[in-house]
Amino acid sequence: MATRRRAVKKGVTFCMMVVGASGTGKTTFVNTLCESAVIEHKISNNAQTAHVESGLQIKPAEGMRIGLTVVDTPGFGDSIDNEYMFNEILGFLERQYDDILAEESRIRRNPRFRDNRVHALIYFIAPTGHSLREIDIELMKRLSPRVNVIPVIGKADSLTPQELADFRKRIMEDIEYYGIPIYNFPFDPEEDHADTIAENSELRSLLPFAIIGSEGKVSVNGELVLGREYPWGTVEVDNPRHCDFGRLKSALFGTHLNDLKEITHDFLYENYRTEKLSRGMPADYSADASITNEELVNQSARLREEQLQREEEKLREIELRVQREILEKRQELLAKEESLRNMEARLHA
Ligand SMILES: Nc1nc2c(ncn2[C@@H]2O[C@H](COP(=O)(O)OP(=O)(O)OP(=O)(O)O)[C@@H](O)[C@H]2O)c(=O)[nH]1
Ligand SMILES: [Mg+2]
Repeated sequence: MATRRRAVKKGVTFCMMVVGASGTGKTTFVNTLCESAVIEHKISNNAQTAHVESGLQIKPAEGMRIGLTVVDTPGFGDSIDNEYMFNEILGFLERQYDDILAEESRIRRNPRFRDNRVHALIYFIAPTGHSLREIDIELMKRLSPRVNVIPVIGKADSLTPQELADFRKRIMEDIEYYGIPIYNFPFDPEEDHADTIAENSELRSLLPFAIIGSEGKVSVNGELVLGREYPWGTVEVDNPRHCDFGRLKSALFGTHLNDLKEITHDFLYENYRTEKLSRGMPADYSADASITNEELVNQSARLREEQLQREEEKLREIELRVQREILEKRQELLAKEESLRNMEARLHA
């Protein structure tokens, strides 16, 4: 009973990350989603805070029905070296897995442990209308083995419906061509319910979602709604005829929340764990899917020990060889001294 009450009190939690080129609307999207300024935009040029602003921002979003954590990343540019930022993002994702791995193998669990694994990474594509850029392909490719990547087109109000349709098609062709395993609202035509199949197929057809974000409200038929006002008209964030924001939001926080969490735990984390623990193991170890978590931990500990032993032996061998060499050299030296003395004696004789 106590555990059940605790589960209710804890509520549903969800962690989401936004990644993509600079100025594609990531921070605005997060704030639109939470309907409040959860994350501040880059504000100052203050040298003291500059290094803080260049890193990831992790924020719990208040006032939501679910316990939401958002990780905002600074957008990258076109030409500068982005390797550092790539590694920082991947490092963050993997660190959360490492934490779970460590927690799972503890004898006594830490009651204050926080699971910060990222369940969905919303990848922002700039609304260029061309096709995917190399940097987008590379980044999505590198991130998707570790996290559910959901591609979206940011600032979609800058494309006409036709441009959007063409752009979307080209992006999906690229994703397929490069074999990027994005989260594509998976379903099983044999096992799943017809409603699920229909719903998931529809969401899949919307990939990459067209996103419009706004932190301000506009008046539509006398009602204030989230939107953007232009000299020629108004776009509404939640209007499905204007963009897919509402559908993505209800998938993330409603219909697909559990699926995203399950895939994170059962598949992405599981793969990471197996990879990590079998690193350096003979291939047949990792191929055996029937081994349990505990066995894997034991195996990896044993292998580490064996490796340490081997290294120790090698060191001992080197030490012996060096000692032998020193001895030989000393004997050579003694022999030389001896012959020198003999020569001297002969000279003085
Ligand atoms: N037209 C349009 N402008 C948007 C939209 N979303 C955000 N913007 C504007 O685009 C600019 C950049 O938005 P941000 O949300 O700060 O972009 P970001 O991706 O967080 O940028 P970095 O933090 O630099 O990577 C701001 O001026 C926003 O007001 C949108 O959906 N449509
Ligand atoms: Mg931002």
